[in-house]
Amino acid sequence: MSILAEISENLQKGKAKIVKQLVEDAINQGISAKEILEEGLLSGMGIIGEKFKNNEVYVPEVLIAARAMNAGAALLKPLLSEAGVVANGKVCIGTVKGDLHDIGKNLVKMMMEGKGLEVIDLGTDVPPEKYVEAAVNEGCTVICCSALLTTTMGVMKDVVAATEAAGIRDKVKIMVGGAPVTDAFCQQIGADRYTPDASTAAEVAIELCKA
Ligand code: B1M
Repeated sequence: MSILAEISENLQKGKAKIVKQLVEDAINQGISAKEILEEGLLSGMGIIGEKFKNNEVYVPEVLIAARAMNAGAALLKPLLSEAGVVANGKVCIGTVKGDLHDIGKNLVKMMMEGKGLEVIDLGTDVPPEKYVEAAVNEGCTVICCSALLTTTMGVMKDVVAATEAAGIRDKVKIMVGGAPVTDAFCQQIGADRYTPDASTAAEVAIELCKA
């Protein structure tokens, strides 16, 4: 079995220590951080997601797999970062109110920091007012909202409305993403940009900060 398949297998079993060790070994073997992330960690998380959907595994198994995912991803963070990049702007990011999924949000944050952006992490279960507060108090050019549930993605519309109510809509750009979110949804709610993955999100955030 290849080391990337081993990472995926052990992540599915929630073996955080082994995943950490295997990620370290893969790095030492010269495998790129992108490959380790996509073909090892994200591949394992994808399989767990399918099993979760089919009721073959339940919340506790998914949680320990998520812990293993985070342990492995933490080692990749410095490698995904571009050494010596200067800060290009300030953004805030959070998973919307009612939603506790943070693996994707953390990846987006990691990629943005890697490209030199300053990222204020608001965490999960973030109400619309908190995004506005961060944008005003911290001077963020971009508000980034992540949602993984069809039942919570609607909160993104409330975030757009909250920026309008606070009179800052023309001063900030709003980016949205997460598995159920689409470009059509982004346009429908009046947000500025949808991106499907973490690295595109980082590129677009830089573009918006420069504009
Ligand atoms: Co949840 N869960 N979960 N879960 N969970 C999903 C999302 C689900 C699709 C599983 C399924 O049924 N197939 C389903 C949602 C169904 C739906 O809404 N249509 C679901 C459900 C139903 C639930 C609960 C309701 C289950 C329950 O309790 N009965 C519950 C809700 C809790 C809550 O939030 N209030 C719940 C709980 C959990 C756990 C706590 C157990 C755990 C979360 C742990 C954690 O995050 N710390 C969990 C997990 C792990 C998942 C799955 C298995 C994996 C999600 C994940 O992390 N993927 C997921 C099934 C799946 O996706 N296959 C599932 C990996 C991650 C890297 O991808 O987050 O999509 P993702 O991020 C991507 C892109 O979307 C993008 O970049 C990332 C990578 O490039 N992206 C952005 C993300 N945010 C972005 C923002 C951007 C741009 C791009 O710009 C701002």
